[in-house]
Amino acid sequence: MFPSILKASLLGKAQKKGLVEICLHDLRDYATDKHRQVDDVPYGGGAGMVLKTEPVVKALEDVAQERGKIRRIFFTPQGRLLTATLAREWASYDQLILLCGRYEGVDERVMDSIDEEVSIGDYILSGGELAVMIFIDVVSRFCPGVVGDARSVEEETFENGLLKAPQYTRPESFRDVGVPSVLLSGHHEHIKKWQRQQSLERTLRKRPDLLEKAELTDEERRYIRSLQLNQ
Ligand code: 6GU
Repeated sequence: MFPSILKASLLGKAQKKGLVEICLHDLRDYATDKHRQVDDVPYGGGAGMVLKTEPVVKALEDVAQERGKIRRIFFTPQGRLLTATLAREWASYDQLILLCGRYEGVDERVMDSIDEEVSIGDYILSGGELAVMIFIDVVSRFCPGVVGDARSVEEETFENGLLKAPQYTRPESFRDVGVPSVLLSGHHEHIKKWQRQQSLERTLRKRPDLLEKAELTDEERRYIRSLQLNQ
């Protein structure tokens, strides 16, 4: 599942430039039986299979031996929710081990070898792989040099706790719908102010929950209140 995603676009370039290195390890390589089995039936009964302790712990130890001390993250719907703030923090680590959950669960004793559990949202994926790929994409964007223009990261939605202002490119008019004139004015201060107001307005309309945590000036709070009154 991984190569096509990892080769594509920004991540592909980041790896070519040596800014990010991603190594894949197959748990089956650490199985001890001839069928290279990594899962087994659950003690106590129940649906599905459980990922076995031995191959997982061996894999974690093997990678750690090769790489030195390394933070181990397990991907599970029970983990801490992935956010931009946490992604920035994880990007500051030199190395991470990302362990995909699979099947109906993982033997609980694996958790003794895990530093942190991460989830990407309140829904169930059929496997941790997609979550890990999303994690790699999100976290890589915070690694220096991966996003060519650092402003793209700084100005992005969620960076200041608000949604991003609407954006436009040519043509100036599409089926009689124009571009807001302030964006054509060349007046940077006016543009900045307009974008900030648009951010506030959009966030209020689409994600009001974000406003509770956003860092706002008194003037911005007054602006939001005036929007609420006009609703
Ligand atoms: Cl990390 N794994 C699975 N299987 N489902 C999820 C998830 C992870 N995050 C949200 N749903």
